[in-house]
Amino acid sequence: MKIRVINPNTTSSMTEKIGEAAMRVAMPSTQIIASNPVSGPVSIESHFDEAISTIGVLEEVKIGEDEQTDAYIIACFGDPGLMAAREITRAPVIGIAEAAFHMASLISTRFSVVTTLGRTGIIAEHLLQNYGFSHHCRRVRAAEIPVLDLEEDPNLALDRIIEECLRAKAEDNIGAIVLGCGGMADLTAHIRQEVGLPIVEGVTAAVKLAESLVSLGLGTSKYGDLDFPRPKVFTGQFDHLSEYKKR
Ligand code: 5HY
Repeated sequence: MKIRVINPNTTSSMTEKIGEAAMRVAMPSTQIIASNPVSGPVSIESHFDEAISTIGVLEEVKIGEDEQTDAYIIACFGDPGLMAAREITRAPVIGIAEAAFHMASLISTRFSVVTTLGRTGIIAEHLLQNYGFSHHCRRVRAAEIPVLDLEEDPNLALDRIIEECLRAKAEDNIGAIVLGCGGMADLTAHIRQEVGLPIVEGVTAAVKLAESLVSLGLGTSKYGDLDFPRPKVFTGQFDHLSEYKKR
């Protein structure tokens, strides 16, 4: 099977890291294509960044549809464009936040999230509510590091994340921790070793969920609200969206 792992920000080094993390856990028969939009924010740290990144996510799904892609992963912890992406494909589309919450809920009754900047915590809180996991999550914490510090100052970033994970372990009465950024995909083993709690990371969780859905012959339902959008004209810079292929 072929899984397209989409990094919604445009930092190619993070895309590469995300792709490598996905390949490490994928089945030998699974082909991982890691990609990011050409246009968009270099990192996603606000509602504005996320809104702009959504167009790039949908463009990447459209590219994937021409390449017989079996599943898509949106590798940003805000799951930007998730429902819109599901509308334009029959394949499964999984957000890394949604995947991580599901996995964490299977191994613990309570977990906390450790993300990058505190200001994006509300996005994770909204997702927890929308996906029905609010009662599982004790707290959404932040290491207070800019997303690109994961690339530019990885050692300091790792120290800050571990410190916050240790605070969560000491204070939150939890059984697991969810890493709240696609850019943390390569840190799981190190954090697990330092913190001593099960660490759930969204990219790798999403890969295994995607493989399971495809193996079961399950994809995005076209009955109801996730059916293909009604064809219409898109004007201006989006006129190329007027044509999309239904599969
Ligand atoms: C992410 N931003 O996973 C989010 C992390 C965040 O560029 N990739 C980003 O803090 O929401």
